[in-house]
Amino acid sequence: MAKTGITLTRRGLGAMLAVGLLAGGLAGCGNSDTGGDSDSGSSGGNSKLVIGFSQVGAESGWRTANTNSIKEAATTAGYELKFDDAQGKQENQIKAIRNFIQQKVDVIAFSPVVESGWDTVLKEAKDAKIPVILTDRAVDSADKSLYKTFIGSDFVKEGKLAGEWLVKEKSAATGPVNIVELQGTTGAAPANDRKKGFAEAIAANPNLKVVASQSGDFTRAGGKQVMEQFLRANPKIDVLFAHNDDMGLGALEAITAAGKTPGKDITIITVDAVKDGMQALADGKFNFIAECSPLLGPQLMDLAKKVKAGEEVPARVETEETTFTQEQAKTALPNRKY
Ligand code: GZL
Repeated sequence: MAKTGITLTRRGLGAMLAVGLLAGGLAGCGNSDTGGDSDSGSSGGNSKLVIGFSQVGAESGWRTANTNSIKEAATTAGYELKFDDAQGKQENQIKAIRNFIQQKVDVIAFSPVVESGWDTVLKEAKDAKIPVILTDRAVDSADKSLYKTFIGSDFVKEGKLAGEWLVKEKSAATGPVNIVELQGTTGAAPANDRKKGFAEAIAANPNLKVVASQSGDFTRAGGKQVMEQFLRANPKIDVLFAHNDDMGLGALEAITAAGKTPGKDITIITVDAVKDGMQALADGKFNFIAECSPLLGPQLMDLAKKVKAGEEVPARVETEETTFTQEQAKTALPNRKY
């Protein structure tokens, strides 16, 4: 996907937001006992900005942290958040978006569970003149006017970083290195893009071969179940690439039950860097994690205020992220926010 827009560090955006909210809050404090932002809202400036948010579900530690970030940021900003948990179903997200349109919210934001199938409902929001912000996951709509901006990570890059680390780690291998891959939710942008980035990176070393790849739906249970199948069907597994920590954590149970030592017999690479994943990395059960930050709440509130006010916003706001080795995880763990 062609990238336009800006890449801001979380710190940079945080500072920008702090100034914005302080200005908004001060201006708002005189007009509302809730400290709501006075230059927002659809009527008279005294009403709170109302955001309708449709969340994928609660499938992983990452998702929980993302939900907490959004709810806390809305409270801090003094905005009203209508929050809907779609339990992993696109039809529930479409229903929620239609409800938000009916309720005439000021801004609609959502994390699309899958990339396709959104044009109709996004056109309804556009016709109702309600701006839409994509958070976390992208959609494959050809019509970019259906949403104002996307805020989230570069998933292809996350897959690439994972693959590049493995190419270095296995550079001395003289024979085949068999990789199994736990994909995220079928059709989800992070699953499609992490798979793409990883495959492109490992092509640098012909010894590295993905011998099995299947969705574990980003959940621990899914990771465990599919890893059990991988272990039964593949006598020699050298590496597991899991599209998120939770599937990797589920796979640990299957690997141990099969009498193998995770992190040693099977090299494990994951994405996210949530606390439980970082603990597994520090304990030597994982070998490498590419970070994917769920802390999008403050940036989302800042963007919502801007799109409601009709201000220009970048087409894409990417959060800066890093990677962790086992040693780096030990250092980072005590300060991990999620
Ligand atoms: C990525 C996010 C993914 C996480 C998973 O931004 O959409 O969904 O990597 C989560 O943990 O379930």
